[in-house]
Amino acid sequence: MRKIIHCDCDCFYAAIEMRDNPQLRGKPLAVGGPAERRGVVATCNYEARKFGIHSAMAMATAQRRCPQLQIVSPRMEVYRQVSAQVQSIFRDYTDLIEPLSLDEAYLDVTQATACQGSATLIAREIRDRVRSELGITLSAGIAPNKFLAKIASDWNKPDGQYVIRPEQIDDFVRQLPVRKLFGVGQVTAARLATLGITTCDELRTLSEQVLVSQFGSFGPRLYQLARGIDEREVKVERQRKSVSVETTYATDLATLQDCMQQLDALYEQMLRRWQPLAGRYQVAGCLVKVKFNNFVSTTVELAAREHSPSIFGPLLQQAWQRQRRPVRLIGLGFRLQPARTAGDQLSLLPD
Ligand code: DCP
Ligand code: MG
Repeated sequence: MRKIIHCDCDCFYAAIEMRDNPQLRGKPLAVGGPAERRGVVATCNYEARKFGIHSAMAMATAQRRCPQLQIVSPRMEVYRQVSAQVQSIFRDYTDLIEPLSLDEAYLDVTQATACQGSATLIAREIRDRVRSELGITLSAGIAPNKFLAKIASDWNKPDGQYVIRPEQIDDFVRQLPVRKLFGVGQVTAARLATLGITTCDELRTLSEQVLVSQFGSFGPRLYQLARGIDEREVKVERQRKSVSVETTYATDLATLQDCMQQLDALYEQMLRRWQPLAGRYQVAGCLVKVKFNNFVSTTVELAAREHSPSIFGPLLQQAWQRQRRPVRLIGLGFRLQPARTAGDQLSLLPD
């Protein structure tokens, strides 16, 4: 029997904004683009959710529902950094981590030795550390597979955890609406409803054969999920080949000199993006991309183990020489390869 933890930070972007600015706490807050520029809500805190505000809602609608709503713009670089910090806490317990987004991941702790191998205690310790070290809260679900762990992490959200033990699976799954099953969207749910089925208990009355005839290759999966079975492995993050940043300028950069002046700012941005990856990767090359005002793009690359702003200067010059005309966009990038540190999971994979 495996032990899977699904971790999901609570109102992630909003939690970070409240952490960094105490004045935002305790009152409805949305993170997103301003209403007057037709912005949408990326997320909102739990106070705002009481007004029916949610992710992807137009900011104008959100403000109508809650006139006292505080609104802040997203700071993606900060969220990325916190995400890397959360993941580095995870790595103290297992290497088998599958990130689903910046704030969400599956952990396989079947072989973990921390906390006497108790997944429940590991989840509690991760949550305590995320709170004390990073100043935000995280909810966790603990179960024998991914499907159940993910549902469980929602059960006591925010700032809670929920365990589904093997012997509880049957009772737990029976009462679930089919809509909660992984892969069941509106269409499948509606088709099941026409067959008189809204809960997993009801779904279990259909044979696998009937499910295949109704839902094709998804049939066997439905049959299994209705019984709490999910054999999917926790997949370790796929290897990254590069990391890059680019900026399209409001007005074209007329000369090579103008282009060179942008390098420091781009390099700074690049370092911020590189930083959370630096533990797992090493730089294998540097590249510069230039898009000219005639929309021709060109890229120059140099193998390099080290990086500094001075490497990018000559590359930018070389790229610019190819058209010698005003520039719309400049991008910088690192070619990456897995870090060669002992015990590093990724370094064991073939290149
Ligand atoms: N996000 C976004 N646009 C969306 C959904 C999410 O930009 N339509 C961003 C903002 C969230 C983050 O991704 O903070 C994580 O997404 P979640 O779905 O996990 O939502 P939250 O963490 O904000 O809230 P919850 O407490 O429900 O997990
Ligand atoms: Mg979340």
